Amino acid sequence: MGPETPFEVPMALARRLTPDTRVVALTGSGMSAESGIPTFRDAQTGMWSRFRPEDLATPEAFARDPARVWQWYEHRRAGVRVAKPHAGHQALLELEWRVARLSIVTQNVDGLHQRSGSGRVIELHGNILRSVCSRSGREIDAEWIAASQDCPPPSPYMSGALARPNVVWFGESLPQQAFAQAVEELRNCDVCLAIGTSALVQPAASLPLIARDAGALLVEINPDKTPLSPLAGFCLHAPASLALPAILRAIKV
Ligand code: BV8
Repeated sequence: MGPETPFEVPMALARRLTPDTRVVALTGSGMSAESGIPTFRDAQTGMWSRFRPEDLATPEAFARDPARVWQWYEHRRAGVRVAKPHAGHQALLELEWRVARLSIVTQNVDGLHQRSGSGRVIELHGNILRSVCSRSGREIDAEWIAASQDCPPPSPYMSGALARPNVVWFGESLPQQAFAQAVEELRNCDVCLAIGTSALVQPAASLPLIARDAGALLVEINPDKTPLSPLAGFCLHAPASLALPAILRAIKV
């Protein structure tokens, strides 16, 4: 498929997306890849190339070396701040106007769906641009963080506590309300789009199965195969920035 041939989706799929359809888009880091934010599978670069994300995104890593973990997040935040939504984000925004309900349940922490204007975004794993007190979990103002010379900044709330990124680390529970809302959306949707996720990280990876078991059509958008592929009614082996606009074009026909 050269750049000149636009990606086509089956009409059978387009017919399942009507003004009465309730849709959930479950997105992973592949949804942000074309905005320049590396996926978790992508090899880490530069000084971070010798670390695995799973070894840095944990409470143990932060307890052992808070400065190193904080620096990794500052490095990633810099990339997130300059990242721009792509045509796939725009297509999700337009899809929201063409179906009865579109909820985005994202594993991503970059806030790109909100920045692209999507109305209903559930962040399962938090948001990298926000910081909280390492002991109380209270949100810390960005101004406090920016004004601090320390790495990581101290918490303003409890002496001895530190600022930490407001993300869910491996071994930590997901925010209860967000997860419960996500399960509710998936139990009550007609179509679940699994976009840019390797479907390996739990419990997010089980969410598409909740939709499928409740009778929804599962559609996977991913250049690669994943454990979800055999369970999907349609597998669109294409990047999100091509597949999602192609779905919109097919609906409009
Ligand atoms: C919990 C925030 C328990 C942080 C993240 C065995 C051993 C040890 C632990 C476990 C285990 N089995 C299960 C666990 C638990 C663990 C887990 O699942 N581990 C995995 C590694 C096996 N899960 C947890 O720890 C969770 N918590 O279980 O708590 C508990 C229970 C009760 C009480 C107390 C505790 C917490 C998990 C959340 C971790 N935090 N992120 C940060 O960002 O720094 S996870 C992080 O990695 C992402 O958020 C995301 O969820 C995940 C990466 O997955 P993907 O998003 O899918 O990205 P990936 O790179 O894998 O894949 C990208 C895909 O996109 C690929 O398929 C690629 O083909 C595709 N793609 C590429 N380009 C494109 C594209 N697709 C479309 N278009 C493109 N252009």
